[in-house]
Amino acid sequence: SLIGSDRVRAVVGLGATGLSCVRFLASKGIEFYVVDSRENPPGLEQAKAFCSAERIFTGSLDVLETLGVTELFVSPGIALRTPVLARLAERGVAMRGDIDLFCDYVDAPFVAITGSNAKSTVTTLVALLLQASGKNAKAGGNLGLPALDLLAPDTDFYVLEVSSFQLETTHALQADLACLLNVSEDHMDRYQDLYEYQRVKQKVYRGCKAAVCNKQDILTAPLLSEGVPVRAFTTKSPDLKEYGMLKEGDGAWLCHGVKRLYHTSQIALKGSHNHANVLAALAMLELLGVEVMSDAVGEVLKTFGGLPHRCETVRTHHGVTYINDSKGTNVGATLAALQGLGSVANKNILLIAGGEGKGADFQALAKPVKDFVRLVYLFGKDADRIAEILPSDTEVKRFETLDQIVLSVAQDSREGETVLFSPACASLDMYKNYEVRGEHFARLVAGL
Ligand code: UMA
Ligand code: ADP
Repeated sequence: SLIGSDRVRAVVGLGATGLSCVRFLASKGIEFYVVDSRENPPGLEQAKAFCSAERIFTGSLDVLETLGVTELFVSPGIALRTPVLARLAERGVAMRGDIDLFCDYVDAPFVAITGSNAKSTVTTLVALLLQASGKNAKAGGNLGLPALDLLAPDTDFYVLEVSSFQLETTHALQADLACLLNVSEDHMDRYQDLYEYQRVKQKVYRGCKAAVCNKQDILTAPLLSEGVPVRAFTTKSPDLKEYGMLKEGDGAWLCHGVKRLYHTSQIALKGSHNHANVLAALAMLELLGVEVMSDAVGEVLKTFGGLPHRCETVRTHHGVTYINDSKGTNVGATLAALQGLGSVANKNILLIAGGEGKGADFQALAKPVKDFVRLVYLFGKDADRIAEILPSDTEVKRFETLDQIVLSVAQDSREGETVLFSPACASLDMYKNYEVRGEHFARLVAGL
């Protein structure tokens, strides 16, 4: 076995990740403890089918200090700074994660995609493009289905979305293809500063065999040994090997060097940020040895309009377009939405924002709000922190609930305008998750 028998292992956390580790280790006949700080973690009952109840401890992580553990599989939701984990790490206990375990056992090429934003969109798109091109491709990881649950015979490619939390506990990723899409502030409640966060994101490139990076975001630039192929993407005109865009008419051509691939009018995903996402996906196809220009690829680009809650048009009502971008949970995402959808010619956006800011600096929103936004509606825990950075001449309305906001928006908006619900914050102060928040918005808009 790849994992020596002298080790004493524990799975830390019993959410989706923890359960996947439990199932996987049990299937390999490897023994382990399970520990969760919660009294009644979500995966508790299911775990009991794979592990005897005496080996499961809930209510605190402190028991880990008494079990003689040498190796932990830590769930992404638990910070490695948690005191008991920090003490164990200090004593040499290995802090691993589900992706590390996946890497030990995977026997087909896999792609690892990370970034502050667009991970889910690009991961889904790459998998769809591979599938349309006749490959057996499976997508998962932070996207939802834990990586270990994907492992199956006859798979051509695994396409993994990996979060910074997962990368923290991944030591030798060695992806066949690694991509860092962008780096902007997020999760500042778990990292000291942007540089610590960037260093973690850069781990995606560790030992990779090929890489894709964002030419317009220097923080994504990989340091790799000579001979590792790298492709960069940009929404500007590309250099020879790069993926980029050349303006033509109302739209632009997505190009590989001078070669024209697809015109934006043939692409369902809208907004320049989404065109960057398509370019990244095409660059990945090339490096995986799959034809970039084909009917199959063209068909996917023509039909894949994006995932729910990501700049999703939910209704046009009295000539006003309502967009649900509830997955805009950080400043970078809201920035992209404003830049991607705004028009400099007329300030036609009504922006709804606010929620749990995770310690972010909202300053970067000041300029796009000034350029594109006529009215700002704020709610949630960090509404005041957003209000502070807005230009003084911005018209701002404060409300307690989204219900009140949507009613007000319906009265204030004019024909031809866009109502953009892109909170720039997590939802956890008021909702279970971003999906529930987005569904609430869509329901309110449908009720107008
Ligand atoms: N928790 C405890 N005590 C514990 C263990 C967990 O309180 O002992 C809490 C955590 O603080 C957290 C919650 O339980 O609030 C869930 O944590 P978890 O690590 O058990 O989460 P999983 O259910 O395993 O889901 C994780 C990812 N969640 C996180 O990283 C927080 C899921 O991404 C991912 O889909 C899943 O693994 C499968 O890989 C979600 C996410 O929000 C969508 N990710 C963040 C993001 O995208 O920004 C990184
Ligand atoms: P992630 O999985 O990284 O959270 P998603 O695809 O779910 O990424 O999108 C998250 C948010 O980022 C959405 O609000 C989406 O509109 C926005 N977004 C999409 N593409 C980009 C991009 N290229 N740059 C910045 N934000 C983006």
